[in-house]
Formats: sequence, C-alpha cells, structure tokens
Amino acid sequence: MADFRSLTPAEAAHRLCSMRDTLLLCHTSPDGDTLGSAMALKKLLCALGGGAEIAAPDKPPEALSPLIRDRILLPGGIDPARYRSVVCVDVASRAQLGELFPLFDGKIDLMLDHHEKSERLSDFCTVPSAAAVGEIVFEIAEILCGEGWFSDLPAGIAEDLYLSISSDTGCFRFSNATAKTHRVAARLLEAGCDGAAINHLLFESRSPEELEAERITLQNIRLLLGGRFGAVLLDRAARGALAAEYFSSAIDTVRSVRGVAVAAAIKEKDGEDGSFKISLRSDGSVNVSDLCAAFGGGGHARAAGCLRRRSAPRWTGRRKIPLDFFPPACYNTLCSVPRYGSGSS
Ligand SMILES: [Mn+2]
Repeated sequence: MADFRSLTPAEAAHRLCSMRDTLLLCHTSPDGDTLGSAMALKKLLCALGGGAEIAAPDKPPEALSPLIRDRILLPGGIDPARYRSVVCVDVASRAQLGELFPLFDGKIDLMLDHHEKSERLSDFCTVPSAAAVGEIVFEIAEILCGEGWFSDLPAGIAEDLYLSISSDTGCFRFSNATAKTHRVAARLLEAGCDGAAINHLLFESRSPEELEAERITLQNIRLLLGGRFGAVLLDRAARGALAAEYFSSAIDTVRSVRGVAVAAAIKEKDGEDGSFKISLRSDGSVNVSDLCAAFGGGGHARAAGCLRRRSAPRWTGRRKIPLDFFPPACYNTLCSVPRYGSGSS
C-alpha cells in the first residue's frame, strides 16, 4: 500500500495554495457536506488564483438545487487531462467515488475528510472530531485569512460551509455538533450567511415526491429484536416510480422511533445492477461504522453506510430479515443491544 502522508489543516491549506486547475471530487449520492465543502474550496482556490471545478459521481439531489450555484460535472462529461490537481472531499473510500474512481485512480493529490475510518487515496487531512468537512475547510479558510490571502471570510464561502455543517449535523441536532461546531456556525452567520434560509431549505421544505416518500417509508418500517432494531426496506416494489433520492430522510424517520438503538434504511439503487445502499444510524450503543466496514463501507460510529449486491431481502421471518443482510457477527452485536427501558443505560 502506498505510503501517504497525514497533513494538518495548515499543511493542507498550504498545499491548496500551490494547486492549479483543480478538480474537486465529491462522493456518491452527494450530500450537503461534500457539495458545500467542495463549493467553498472552489471559491478559495479561485481566489488564490488556481481555478477549480467540481465533479460528483451522481447528480446532486433536486432538493439542494437552490443552494448549488456551481456546475457539478458528472463522469461522462469529464476530461481528466484538463486538471493538474485533484482533491477529494468527504470521500471515505474508493467505492464512494463511484465512476470517478477509475478516472482518477492514483491521481488524487489530497483528501479532505472527517471519517474515522477512511481508505487512504492520497496524502490526507482527516479530522474525525470535525462534524463535517466544512469545519475543516473553515479552519483552512481562517488560516488563509490569517496569512492575508483574504481580509475576511467571503459571505458566499460562509453560506457553502453552513450548508455543509448544518447538513451533517442534522441542523445541529446530532451529537457531532460540538461547542466548536456552534462557534464555527456563529462565525459563518457573522460573515453574512443566512442560516435560517439554508435550514429552511434543508429541513423544512419538501417536494410532493418527498412527502410521498415519507408516506411509503412509514408504511414499510419494521421493528425487530424487541424494537431495538428498526429498518425500512425501500426496494423498487415499495418505492414505485419514486427515485431513491427522495428517500434521503427515511433513515431519520426510522431512528425517530422511541426505543430504536440501531436504525437501517435499505434502499435499492436506481441503476440496473440490483445493488442496495444500506444506511445505518446508532444511538451510540453500537459502532455502525464497524458493521459497515465488514462490507467495504464505513462512516462514523453513529452514522455509516455500505453497499450490498444481492437479491432483495424479504420480510418473511421475524428474526431473519432484514438481518440476513448482515453477517452473523453483526447480528450478534445487534442482539446484544439492551432493550429500551430495560434499566441499562
Ligand atoms: Mn461529511
């Protein structure tokens, strides 16, 4: 395995200063963090004189379109020879680069990430304590401000970073939103971003399709293992004509059920390859990043995901399904989670 160097945010900032014609790579099913961080980095790189563009393996979700003012290139429309530097943003693994990976295998100059376990794709700056990559990009921007590259944080960058951080903290509700996260958010508001407008778009505004997706989700939630494990299976039959992207908050609906220690959303992907995306959330009693690592996925202790290629699970047995998506070790871990109200904390 290549010997990649771990960089501090200051070292990453200085490396960005020397980059020219940079392509910023986002992860599959791009979310507010990967896109917001990439948009902020693009503005920084352009202000530094190097120029940058953004690419993602899949189209950004429709719901984010009012906040995405940059062109996001897709794998079919990219000429890798045009770029002299490549940076991946919030990408924890090769798999998360989707069709971008073969285009840039071995050509990534820097990875900026905040996952506890990530595959090293190049020299890296990983800060697992950061709630979002946006928090790291904020630190980089502050370093560049301190060195006189900017007089103050531009409002456009503040807006992108707020999008990133609010997305990954579920509007500052998750346990990853630390005191530092709130201080960073305060600085972004002072720099002129409209936090209320961003949060409204992210968390309070839904399309009719998303509303229908919630109805389907509520109809398909199953509670297993005495209610400690909640799961929703969103295969094509359940989703009907609705694309997978409308179900991005299904996992939050499952984890909102009282007593659920581990929540899973199992979504059949839109393509033809019959693969399923599994998202897991934990209340802290199980490290779901470890569970997903067994399938080449990963993430954070309380929020992780992986891909499974196999036929659709069936909700037949009470114990078997959808636990048969997980190896026996995972099943045992899930069984060991104490029951809500059983006295153990
Ligand atoms: Mn992230």
